[in-house]
Parts: sequence; C-alpha cells; structure tokens
Amino acid sequence: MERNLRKLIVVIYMTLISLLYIQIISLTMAQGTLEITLYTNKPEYFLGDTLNIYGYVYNNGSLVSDALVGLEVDDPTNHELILRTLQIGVAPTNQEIEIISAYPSDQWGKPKDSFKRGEFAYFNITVRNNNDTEAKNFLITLTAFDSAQGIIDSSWVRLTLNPLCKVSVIIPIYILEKAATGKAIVYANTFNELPKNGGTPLSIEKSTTFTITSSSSSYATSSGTISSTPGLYYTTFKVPLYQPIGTYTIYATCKYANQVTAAQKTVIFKVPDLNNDNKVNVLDLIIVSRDIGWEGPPGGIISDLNKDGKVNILDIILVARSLGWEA
Ligand SMILES: [Ca+2]
Ligand SMILES: [Ca+2]
Repeated sequence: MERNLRKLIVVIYMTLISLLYIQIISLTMAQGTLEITLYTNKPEYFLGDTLNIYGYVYNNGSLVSDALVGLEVDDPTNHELILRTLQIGVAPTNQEIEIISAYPSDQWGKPKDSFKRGEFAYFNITVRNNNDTEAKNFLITLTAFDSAQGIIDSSWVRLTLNPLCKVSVIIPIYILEKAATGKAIVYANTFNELPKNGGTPLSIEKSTTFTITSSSSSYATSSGTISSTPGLYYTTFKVPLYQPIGTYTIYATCKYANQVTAAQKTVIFKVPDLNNDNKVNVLDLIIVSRDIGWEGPPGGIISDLNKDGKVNILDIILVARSLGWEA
C-alpha cells in the first residue's frame, strides 16, 4: 500500500515536471530569440580615420525589418561620446516617448542657428509621453558632429514625464575650439537608460543642423539614419585629432517583441607617433621617409602605417595629417 502510494506520488511528480517543462518550452518558443551583431570596418584606427559601425538584428533567426537600435560609443575615460538611434526599415508605430521637435537655440530656447567655436550651442528639444497611464523616467540625449563628420560630443539629461504630458528642454553642447567650421548636425534621442547599462531607444531619432562659424545661416530638421536593408543598422563617423587616443567601447542594443538584446566591442584609436615621444612631428615624418620603397609583409615595419605591405606616400599622408598632435 505504502509502495503504491509512493509510486503514485512519483507519477504525479513526474507529470508535474513534464507539464512545467512543456510550459517552459512553449514560453521560449513564443518569445523567440532576439540577437544583435556588431562589427567595425577595422580593429584599429588613427585619429581622423573613418569608422564604420554596423550589424544585424535577428528575431528567431530571421532579419527584422522594423526595429530601433541604440548605439553608444564611449571614449577611453568612459565618457559617452556618441548616443544614437539607428533605424532598421519602417518605424515602429508605438513610440513610448516621441520627439516632437528639435532645433538649435539660445540658452532661453529662442531659435538660433549659428554658434562660434569655443562656446556652448543649445538645443530646444520637445518630447511627449504617449503612454496614457504611466509616468516615464527617461533620458534625452544629444550628439553633435562637425561638417567633417568628426564627433564633437554628446550630452544628456534625465527627466520624468507624466502620462500624455509634453515638455521642452534646453540642452547644451560645448563646441570645441578645434571643431570644423560649416554645417554641423545634432541628433536627438530618448532612451530608458544609457545603452551601456542595457538601455534601448524609446523614440525615432530626430536630427537638426546648425552652423559652426561667426556668420549666420539656417537650420533644417529631419530624421536620422534609416537602413532599408532588412536587419541592417549602420553609421559612419570620424574621431578627430582633438579626441583622446586609446580604447573606445561601442555598445549596441535593441528591444523587439518584448525582448532586449545587447552587444559590445572595443576599437583602438592611435596616432602615428613612431618614436614614442608623445608628439607627432617632423621626426616621425623622417622615420617614414627613410623607409620609402620598402615592400614586405603588411605592417612588417612600423613605417607601414596603413599595413598594405608597402611604405609610400599613403603612409606619409597619415603622419602629415597628425602633425602637431601632442599627448
Ligand atoms: Ca613622435
Ligand atoms: Ca603602407
């Protein structure tokens, strides 16, 4: 009797376990698997080089055609240099937070389209919480690039917005003395958290132009970077000579079908300081000139800066571009 009871208990237990197992399996299948990949065109760059970042988003092994990817690039001191939302295909319809408008302004929010180097540029960003029941705590971020596609900086503020409420915020960005003059661009975004902390975009990116100069001009507002290739997100920029050398960290995140996925990667930014004296000057130029005509395995000697197996004018140009750099 006792044995039969024990048997029964075992059978019930096993049944419960298998039921639970089936439940877990069906849950996993319903949720699917979200995956993001992250690539760069090279592992190492010289300051001033063009950096391409790209990757793909898959759900259940298929490329998605309607997603927002959060992208963050941090400099060697872990300061957020780039905060962007890259759009794959059609925009998701349910934007939790919506960027209504973004334009350059003075510190009081009045439209202003040109700023001098070495001063703050301000941007007037209006956002709305589209959720009709929940207050939202989120970040508004800005990232500015100069006319040479060089990254200037990013900045962000955190705020809480009640359901269906709208607010305008004025956010400054310091325009470095060495930023290129001409038509610059700033990208406005919202995130629930910084991508490096697992945050994902809450809205479609808005961009606005402004001018770095002393003369006036006009600005225009448009959307950010949209990829029409299924699953693909991408962006291109330069790290100018005035940014620090060292290891930069790239973070990419995506929220899709109620799942979140993240990837990260590091790249190195360096300068052609061949004699390691923390300066790029004529001494480095002399080292490369001395090796002109050399051919061998890619990067076989330090003068083959672009690692194409030859020392020629291209390597000279790399040094020439960085002349005057000091650590
Ligand atoms: Ca040097
Ligand atoms: Ca070379």
